[in-house]
Amino acid sequence: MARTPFSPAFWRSPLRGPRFTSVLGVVLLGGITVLFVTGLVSYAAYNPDLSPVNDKTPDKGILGFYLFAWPTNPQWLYRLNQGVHVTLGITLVPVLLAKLWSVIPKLFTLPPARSLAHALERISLLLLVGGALFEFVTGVLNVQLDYIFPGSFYPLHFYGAWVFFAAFVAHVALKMPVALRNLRAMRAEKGREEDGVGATEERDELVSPRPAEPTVSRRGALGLVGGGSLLLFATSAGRSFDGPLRQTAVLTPHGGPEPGSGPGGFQINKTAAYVGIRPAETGDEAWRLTVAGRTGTVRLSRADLLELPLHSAALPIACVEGWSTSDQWWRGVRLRDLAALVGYDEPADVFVESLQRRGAFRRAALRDNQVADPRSLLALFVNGEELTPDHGHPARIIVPAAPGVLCTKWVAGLTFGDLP
Ligand SMILES: Nc1nc2c(c(=O)[nH]1)N[C@H]1C(S)=C(S)[C@@H](COP(=O)(O)O)O[C@H]1N2
Ligand SMILES: [Mo]
Repeated sequence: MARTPFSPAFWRSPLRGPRFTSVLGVVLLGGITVLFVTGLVSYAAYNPDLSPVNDKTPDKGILGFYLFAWPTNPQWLYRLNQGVHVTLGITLVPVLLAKLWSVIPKLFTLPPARSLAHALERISLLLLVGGALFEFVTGVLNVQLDYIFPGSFYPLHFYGAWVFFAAFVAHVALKMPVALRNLRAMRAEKGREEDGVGATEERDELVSPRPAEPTVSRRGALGLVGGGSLLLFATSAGRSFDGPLRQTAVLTPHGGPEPGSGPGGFQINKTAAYVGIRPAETGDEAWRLTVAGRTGTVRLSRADLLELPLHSAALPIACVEGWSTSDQWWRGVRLRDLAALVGYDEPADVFVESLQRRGAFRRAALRDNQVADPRSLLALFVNGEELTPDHGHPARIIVPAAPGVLCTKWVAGLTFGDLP
């Protein structure tokens, strides 16, 4: 008789069983919970309630219930959060794949539904598996190919996370007792016998009724998964650091060597040439900064800005894609001083526009608490020299603890006021 995947005997790996699945499940329980929390925090860091530009999910409704004005302290807050979110996500890929592999036979269980409860459980599993694949795939694509779907990554990854996490919570509630029982049984048996794959497992639909000869022990297989995770971690974590550590991040963009040497020789997301900024528009004769507010509009040349009080702040660039730089020394005009120029002595929000005409991230909005922080600058210098063209010459925004995406480069206009 030809066996099809719908026949339990088709699945012959002696590794499959509730124990192998339980170990991986418990790792994912911890890991995915951290991914969900750091993901929500990352979303809050974007200040998505700020219209007109930051709000990529205007219909979020109660899913935005936890949103708060993103703080400016500690200055490494976003750097840490996003480094953990992205590096952990990459590290968990082998665990997720092994977990899915371990339960594949369940996909083919017949009949499709034995009862209403069983049907509901299977539908929730569809959301669980589909949601997990969707979140990991969109996340990894975003990290690796910087915004294959610009603009739409936010809503996709955000709504996907809620669907996935709802199914995840239901799944954990259903499976937790079984998983813990399996882990306890494994611990109790340790030392009493060899790592007999499947040998002492209770009857379970995951256990093959016709197991093939083992080629690797359960412990060996878990070691392989863990080794894969370790390898991914070791080749991606470094891009949250400078110097030799960054060079270890061979797997991900913005790892490897710095893009140059000297004061501007730290990571660049998009170069001036890439986004179409021409040197002619940024020169001293052509470039003017437009600052608008309560008392009208002023236009400032770079020379005018240099007449204003200049201040320094040591702040990192931390990208939503997970890479970051250590603190760089920025020097420029405080955003709150520019607000005061146009009639805002009290805190005000600001809408920032770049010279850039096409592509994402040429506009951003900042909350009044970000404008008020004395370290929030319209930077003209970095590490003691004029900004390089690729870091946003003649002027860029830098704000403590804010995601890099809000630190607009090649700034052309600032509009202070109350943004909705
Ligand atoms: N005008 C403009 N500003 C921009 C961007 C951009 O594409 N255009 N990219 C943003 C993103 S996503 C990041 S992470 C930082 C990177 O700054 P850096 O290239 O100086 O490291 O710039 C931000 N500012
Ligand atoms: Mo970024």
